[in-house]
Amino acid sequence: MEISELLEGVKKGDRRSLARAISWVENEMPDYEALLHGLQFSRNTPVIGITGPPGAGKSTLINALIKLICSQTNVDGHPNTVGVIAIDPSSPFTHGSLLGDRLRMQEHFTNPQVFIRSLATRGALGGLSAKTLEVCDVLRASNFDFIFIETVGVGQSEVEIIGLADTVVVTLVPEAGDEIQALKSGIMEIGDIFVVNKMDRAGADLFAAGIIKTLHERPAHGEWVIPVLKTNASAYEGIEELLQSIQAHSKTATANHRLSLMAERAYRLIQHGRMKNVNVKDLKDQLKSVFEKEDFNLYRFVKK
Ligand SMILES: Nc1nc2c(ncn2[C@@H]2O[C@H](COP(=O)(O)OP(=O)(O)O)[C@@H](O)[C@H]2O)c(=O)[nH]1
Ligand SMILES: [Mg+2]
Repeated sequence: MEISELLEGVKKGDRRSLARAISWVENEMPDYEALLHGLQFSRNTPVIGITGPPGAGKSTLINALIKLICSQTNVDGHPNTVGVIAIDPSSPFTHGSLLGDRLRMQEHFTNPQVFIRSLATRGALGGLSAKTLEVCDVLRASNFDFIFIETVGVGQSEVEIIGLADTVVVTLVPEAGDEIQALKSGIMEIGDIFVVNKMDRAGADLFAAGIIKTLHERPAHGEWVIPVLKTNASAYEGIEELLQSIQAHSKTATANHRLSLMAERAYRLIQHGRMKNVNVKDLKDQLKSVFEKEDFNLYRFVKK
């Protein structure tokens, strides 16, 4: 297939073209860069990152949001469409979450208004955000009204979501230890909206109050007052309020904020591009014959 044809399909939201374009990008097929260079971003599609610990209910929440969003129409009076990227860090910690995500969002797999794609990260840390960014941009060049990215907020990935998403929704559950874990992981710094999911559990109010208190102790970022919402994603409770908050946050995005995001994205892509052919194993091979020499100098080696 010609790239121009593929790009045209992506633009129109054609499923097969989208799937194909994403595979090209994901597997770095020949010409995938030409594909990326041909993307056009005529719409300003909001990209919403849903992050939080495994099992917090992120997929269930996205499922509920999809249902609500698809029941509404967009500015042109057409039924809304949604693109979803679910990222599965293939670590033992979250093993099997891909399958879980598929199950949770299964009802939407045949819905023509919804396009869902899972990305396995194959343990590549730095590469995750670059690849996700590229795949997300394929969706942004299409005609979706909303794009969701599900990421597990543990370790480094929660920081990586910042440059990716326009709005970051941090999802937590009222569980002893979760709050402390959240505070430690740096996840509190990145949320534009906080969701206490599984509000049907005991302690949800207290947990939410704790988060509000913690947020108040932080210096405010601009005008936006970070909402702390309670949801029961499996029962579709609190979903309308969440969508309203997401839309309200999208509207607050200033040109300056968008500029910062773009700079963050550019930085990631450059970093990823530069590191592409560098790995420890090759370095070890190259070092093998020289590192014990008397005149060996690590800095000259690195420069070379
Ligand atoms: N009781 C209760 N269970 C929920 C709620 N939301 C999700 N769950 C359940 O929590 C489990 C993990 O949900 P999932 O969406 O896969 O979490 P993820 O790993 O964050 O994507 C599933 O069994 C869901 O059915 C909720 O609001 N209340
Ligand atoms: Mg999930």
